[in-house]
Amino acid sequence: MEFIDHKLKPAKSDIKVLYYFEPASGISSEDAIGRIASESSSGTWTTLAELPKLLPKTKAYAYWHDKNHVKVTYPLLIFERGSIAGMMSGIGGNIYGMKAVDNLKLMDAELPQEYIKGFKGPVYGKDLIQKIFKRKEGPVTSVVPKPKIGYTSLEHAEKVAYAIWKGGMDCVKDDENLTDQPFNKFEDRVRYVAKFRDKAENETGDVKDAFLNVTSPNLRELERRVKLVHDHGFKYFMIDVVVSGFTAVQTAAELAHDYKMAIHGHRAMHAMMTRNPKHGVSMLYIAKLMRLIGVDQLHIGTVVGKLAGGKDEIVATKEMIMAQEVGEIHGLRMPQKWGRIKPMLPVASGGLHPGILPELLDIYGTMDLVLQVGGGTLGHPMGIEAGARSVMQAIEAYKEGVKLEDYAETHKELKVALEKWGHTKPR
Ligand code: CAP
Ligand code: MG
Repeated sequence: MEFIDHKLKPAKSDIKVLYYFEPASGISSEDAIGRIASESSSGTWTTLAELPKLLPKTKAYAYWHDKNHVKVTYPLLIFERGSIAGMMSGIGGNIYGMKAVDNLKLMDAELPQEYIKGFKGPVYGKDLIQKIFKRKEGPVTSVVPKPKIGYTSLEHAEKVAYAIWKGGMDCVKDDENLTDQPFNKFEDRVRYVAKFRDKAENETGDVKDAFLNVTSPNLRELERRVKLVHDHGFKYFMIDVVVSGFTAVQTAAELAHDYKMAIHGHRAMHAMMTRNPKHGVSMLYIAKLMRLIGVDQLHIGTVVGKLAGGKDEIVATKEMIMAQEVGEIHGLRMPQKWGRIKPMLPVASGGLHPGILPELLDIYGTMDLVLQVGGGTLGHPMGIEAGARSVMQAIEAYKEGVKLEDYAETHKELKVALEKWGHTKPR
C-alpha cells in the first residue's frame, strides 16, 4: 500500500506508465497495483531490516486506476539515462512473473523531455523521402524477394532485385530471416546487390536502395556488417529490432548516426509479446521506443493484410510515430510530446497486393509511408518486373483518384494482378 497514492500529482520529470492488469484470484485491485508499482521500482515482497536514506526518492506510485488499467509514475532518478534495456528491466521486468497478477500488459508510457533528451532519434525519419529519394511525398516502395530464403546471393541480386528496381520500385528488402546463410553469404549479397543497384540506377535514372539485413550474432559483427553496407554506398540498413534486442538497436542507431544512414526496422517476434490483448507489451510502445532510439521506418501493421493487428492500435501508433505531439486515448495511448525527435515512417507490409492497396492507403490516410509488397509482386503471372509495375500502377491510380478496375483498362500489369488476387485479404 506504500506504493499507492491516488492523490499524488506526478512530477513533470516522471515516467508515467499505463498498464492493463488482471489481479490474481484472492488478490484485490489495490494489492495488485501496489505490487506492480513496488516490484518495478524499489519495493520487494517483505519488510526489510535496513532501509537506505534515498529510498523515498526511488519509489514508484500507482496514482490512478480503474477496473483493469493502472497508471504508475516512476521518478526519473531510478533509470539510467539513455538506456532502454535499463528502463525495460524495471517497468517490463519481474512484474510480469508476479503471482499477484493473472495478466499484465504495458500499453504505453509518457516519456518526459528530461528522459527523451538522452536519445538522438532517427537520422532522417520522414525526411528520408526527400533526402534519399528526392521526392516531396511518399510512398517509398519496396519488395522483398520471395521465397524468403533459397536464392543464392547472385540470383537474389541479378534475377530478383534488378527486376524489382527495373519495375519501378525504390528498394529491395532482405527478408527477416535472411542474414548470412551458406547459400547467400552476407558479404556476397551486399556486393552483388550494390552492383545491380548501380546498373538499375544508371538505366532508370532513379535513386535505388536496399534494406540489407545486418541482424547479427554479436555487436562486433553488427558493426562490421553496417560498415560493409555503408562502404558499398547504401543509404539504409535493416535490423530485426525485437530479436536483436534494445542494446543492439541502440548500437545500430549509434552507427547510423556515424554513417548518416537510415534504419529499416523489422519487428519479427513482436507478436510473441504484443498479440495477446491482456498480456505482454503493446506494439505501440515498441514503436515509441524504436523512434526514440533512432529507427527511421518500422513495420507497424496493415489491418487489411495477413498479419494480426487491430485498426485502432495501428492508427494510434501511426499518429504517435509521425506527430510531434499526441493526446491520450483511454486504455490505449498516453499523451506524448516528442521535442526535437524526428518523426518515424510507418512501414505497411504483410500480405499486400495491388487489389488492397487503396483500402490500406485509406486507413493510413497519408502517402508518407513505406509500402512493402513481397508475394503481391513476386506472384504476378507476368513475372517480377510486371509485378512491380502493377504495384506502381495501383499507387498511381489511387493518387489520381481512379478506381483500380478503370485504371486497369489501360494498364495491363494491374489488370492481370486484379485477375489473380482481386481484392482478397490474405490470412
Ligand atoms: C511480408 C514479409 C514481412 C511481413 C512482416 C513476410 O511479405 O516479408 O516480413 O510484412 O510482418 O515475410 O511476411 P509479403 P509485419 O509481402 O509477401 O506478405 O509487417 O506485420 O511486421
Ligand atoms: Mg518478411
